[in-house]
Parts: sequence; structure tokens; C-alpha cells
Amino acid sequence: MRGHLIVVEGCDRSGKTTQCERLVQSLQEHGKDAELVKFPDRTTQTGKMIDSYLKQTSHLDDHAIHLLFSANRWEAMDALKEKLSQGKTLIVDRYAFSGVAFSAAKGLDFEWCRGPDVGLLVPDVVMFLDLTMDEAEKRGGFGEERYEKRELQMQVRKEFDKLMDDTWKMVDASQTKDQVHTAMLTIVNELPAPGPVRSGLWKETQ
Ligand code: FDM
Ligand code: MG
Repeated sequence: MRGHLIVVEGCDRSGKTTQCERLVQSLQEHGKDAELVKFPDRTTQTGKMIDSYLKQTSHLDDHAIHLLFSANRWEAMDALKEKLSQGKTLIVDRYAFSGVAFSAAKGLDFEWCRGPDVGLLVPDVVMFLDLTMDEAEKRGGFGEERYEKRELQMQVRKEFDKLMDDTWKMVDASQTKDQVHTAMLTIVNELPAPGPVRSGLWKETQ
């Protein structure tokens, strides 16, 4: 049986990365073959360009960087597909939803933003770590990277709202780390057995 493709989204400071790591560890401890995937993957050629853009050591046109983020996902698809069919469950820290939310928040056309990711693997579930901006800021300010600013993050949240549908699982990220972890683990454990790997993002309800 193939593994599940589990996407975790949320605004900055929501605890995504910490929780994704913990989820993978828990699943492994329970005997599941699970692996962490992170977008952007900053190690590849496109990833290095993205990294320098985010660290503000390079400038790129908004459309160009959007396409690079998408290319960074596309170049990973064959490998992810292979892993899923080998039975690996993939926990994916950000995906095309972040791609659209951040670029649209900067002012790019929402529909245009969806275009490059049409056809990506369809996740079995999207979990959204939900945290208000005030709670996010209480967690100790944003960092130095390009998008780590209150105004933009507020807009990103609005764009995420447009992408959500009733298949998304909202997780209250203001809970303790243990509570968030338990909520995420429960969602994963309740997923139905997966059917064949599905390509074709956005064509369904998302
Ligand atoms: N980001 C992330 C995008 O703008 N588009 C994308 O497609 C993806 C995957 O990159 F500000 C933004 C979101 C965030 C930044 O992400 C780096 P991490 O999770 O902080 O590394
Ligand atoms: Mg970050």
C-alpha cells in the first residue's frame, strides 16, 4: 500500500517545522515508514536561488521567483511519487498553497499564481496550523528573511483563507506543543487507506 502525502501549511511562527519533525519522529516510533519533506528545498539549484532571494542577497521579479518556487516542487515530484509508491508516508512542510498565498499576498493575480503548480501530486490531507498574528508575535518577533513582516503575513493569511476548503484540517496552533502534536497525530491516524497516487493539483476541490 502506498504512503500518505500529508501537507502542513500555516503562517510564520505557527510551529510548522517543529511539529513536522515531531510528527515524523512519532510515526517512525510507531513503526511507520515516514519522511520529512520541506519546500522550498534550499539544497537544489533552484533552491539556492530561492535561498538567496529570501535572505535578500538577490533580487528577482515577483513572477520569476514564483515560478522558481514551483519549479522547486516540480523537480521533486518523481522522487516523491516513487517514495509514496514504496509505502513511505511523506510529511510535507509547505507546498503549493504557500506558493500561491505568498505570491498573491504580494499582489500577483491569484489565478495566475495557481497555474504553474497545476498537475502536482494531490495531498491526501492538508493540515493548517492556525495562529493569530498577535499570538505569532508573542512568540518572539519575526526573523530577517524577506517575508517575515507583519503586514505581509496578515495578507498571506487572507490568501490562505481563499485556498481552504472543507477537506483541510484546522489545527489550533495556540495550544501547547504536546496538544498540537496530539491533534496532528490523530488526524494522520484517522486518514482512510490511500488509493492510487493522484496527480492533478487544483483540478479537484482545491
Ligand atoms: N514561500 C514558500 C513562498 O513564497 N512560496 C513557496 O512556494 C513556498 C514553498 O518562502 F516565507 C515562502 C514562505 C516563507 C519562505 O519558507 C521560506 P520557510 O518555511 O520559512 O523555509
Ligand atoms: Mg521561515
